[in-house]
Amino acid sequence: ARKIALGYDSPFPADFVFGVAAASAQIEGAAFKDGKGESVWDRFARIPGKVHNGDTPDVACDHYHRFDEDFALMASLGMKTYRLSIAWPRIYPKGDGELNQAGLDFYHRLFASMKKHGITPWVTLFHWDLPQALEDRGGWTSRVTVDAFAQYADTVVKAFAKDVKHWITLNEILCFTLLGYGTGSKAPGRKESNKVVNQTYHHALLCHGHGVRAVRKHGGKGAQVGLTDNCSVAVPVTEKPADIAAAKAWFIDRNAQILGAIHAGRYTDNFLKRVGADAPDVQPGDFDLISLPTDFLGLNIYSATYVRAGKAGPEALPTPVNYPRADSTWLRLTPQCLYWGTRLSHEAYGHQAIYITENGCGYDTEPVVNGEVFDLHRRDYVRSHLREVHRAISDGVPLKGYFLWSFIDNYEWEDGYQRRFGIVHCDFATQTRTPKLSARYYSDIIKERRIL
Ligand code: PNW
Repeated sequence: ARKIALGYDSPFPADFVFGVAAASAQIEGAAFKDGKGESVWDRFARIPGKVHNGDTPDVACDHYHRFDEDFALMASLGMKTYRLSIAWPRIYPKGDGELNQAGLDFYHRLFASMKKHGITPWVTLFHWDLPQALEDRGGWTSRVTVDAFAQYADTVVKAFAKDVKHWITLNEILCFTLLGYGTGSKAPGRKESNKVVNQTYHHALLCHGHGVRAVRKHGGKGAQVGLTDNCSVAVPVTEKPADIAAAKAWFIDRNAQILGAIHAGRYTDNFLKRVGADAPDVQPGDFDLISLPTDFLGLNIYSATYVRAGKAGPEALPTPVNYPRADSTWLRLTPQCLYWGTRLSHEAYGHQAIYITENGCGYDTEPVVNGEVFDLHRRDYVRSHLREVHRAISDGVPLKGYFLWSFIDNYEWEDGYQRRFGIVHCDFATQTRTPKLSARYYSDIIKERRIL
């Protein structure tokens, strides 16, 4: 990679994007308002024992009614780029069929408010809130969902082409498929065979392709589109060539079913060997759609696994129980994840533009000093991770932007409202918003465009 040698304290490139991120089901609330259909999360949250404290997305941050005040706050903190998602069941309450004009109207109002406050939207078409009516017809196990998504994507891109130039097709395929249909920890909470789970990946990949096609057809001039993937990241235990090569081999193997397949334009031999008889059913033409060229790769990276060269190939080290982490057990504090995640992706798949579309940390209790949430832990997390972004850019990785998850404390899926990822505190009882220390800190970084 081409070195551009940023000095340790030098600013980020002038076109580097600093953003914040959120998702419809996690912040909007108004779960049944103005014709919105039920989503799989509306249903799942009501199954006893599935979500912490039985929390539902019914109200969340009430962003549906408060977006203007939220964008005013965002703008006052100097935040100019915001990644959000559109709730599919607001647009098509049953997944396909009848269109809900009130749903489109809501996002028209929302984009108008963003424009007024000088904030650029990056829009994810699907961030996990599948219409329950589609789940009732098989959900991600069925090609019915693929056809419905194609229609939904066409409608949404057409409707908002004037307002939106940056589109993300799907958020984290492995989370809503493997965790939704394999382990059952996320909606719809099913525990299916490996064969069925592999088929859900394939259907999601097809939807990604339909999303790309919709943006090419209806997105208008300058529209860009990409996937957001939660790739598994390997960090080499040392930066000796042998460990780096081991990390890269592990990375390629671990990401075969999504990034590897898109890149190769087919399921790779290694992947097919691994899954054997459980390989997904593929129809002629599927991979023409799946491997349509995109404009960027979005990566959600929070953590990583340490890998080194072992005697019999790459060796992933078990994470010690007392290794530092945030309150989510999977969120071990490994800042180099951003350097190695973007560098290895670039080396493996060659994207010319990579964005970190999520990075952040969640805690259940945060210290309050004189009324301010004094989240030094989050400030440290952001700082240490941005250092690795800076290093990646310096080493020639085409890393073009960073979105912090999340703007405001929100509905953290099965962890409910207890797990807070926001840089703005939300008092869910009163819906009061209060910037935390980390919001002030990130705001200063955005203003000065360098690590402070
Ligand atoms: C992402 N893991 O989820 C999602 O895109 C967000 O909606 C979510 O709020 C955020 O990260 C924080 O959890 C993930 O198990 C869920 O490694 C689980 C994992 C990673 C990301």
